[in-house]
Amino acid sequence: MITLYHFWDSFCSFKVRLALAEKGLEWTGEHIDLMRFENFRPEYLAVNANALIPTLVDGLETIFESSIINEYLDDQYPQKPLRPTEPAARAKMRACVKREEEELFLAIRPASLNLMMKPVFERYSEDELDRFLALHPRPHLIPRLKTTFRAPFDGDAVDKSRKKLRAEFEKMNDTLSTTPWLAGESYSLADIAAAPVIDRVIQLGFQDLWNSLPGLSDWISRLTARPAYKAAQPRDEFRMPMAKASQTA
Ligand SMILES: N[C@@H](CCC(=O)N[C@@H](CS)C(=O)NCC(=O)O)C(=O)O
Repeated sequence: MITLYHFWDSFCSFKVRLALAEKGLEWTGEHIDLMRFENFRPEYLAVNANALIPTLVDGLETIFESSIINEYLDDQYPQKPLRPTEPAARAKMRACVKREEEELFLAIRPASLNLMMKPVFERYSEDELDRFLALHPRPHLIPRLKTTFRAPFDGDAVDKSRKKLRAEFEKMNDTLSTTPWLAGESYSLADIAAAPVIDRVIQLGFQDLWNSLPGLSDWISRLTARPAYKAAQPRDEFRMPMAKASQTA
């Protein structure tokens, strides 16, 4: 019995849902709405004291960290392997996943914060925001978080996000000009780790970032056409507001 604590519109949760869907595994979801800071609630802290999602509970095992969860799923449920078997290709896959965690996710974060998250937080009164944040397990972080959430829209940060994403996409395009998937000949956890960023870029309406990158564009068409991608994608009703606006634009 697999339970996933997740938020529909979170990258790391999408990564794990994608691995579960590719493997055809049944799971039950416990939805933790990050926009309402449900990750700070005591019930969730009892599951994951770090207050981060996703968390996977499989029988008696509780596993944190999306990339580690995905490797666990591939070890525990070997049907439809999601890692190359050849050691050099496997090392390449791990390097891709690491790069995605360290570069791609950080690159898109300021755009998400400014265009999607701040508009949600703006709707909360001071009292409401204070009440949400009061549950934070590391209270010394609350003042900095509040300043970040209440800061005005920062267009420069969004521009920097776009530039950094473009640089990462150019590197991915170089790889995808020589192999069909990021870690070589087969679809793997490397492609899964990058997929949520592609979804977010589309939701932000930034598809111009893959102009004149044919290898990347072709990979995106193949990636997003997979049934597992569609099954794991954030559900519309849980997408952050700008995402909804750009969908109807
Ligand atoms: N490296 C972790 C990152 C987990 C993480 O930062 N999750 C975000 C959502 S994608 C979260 O829970 N944010 C809530 C917060 O920072 O309060 C993983 O890949 O699982």
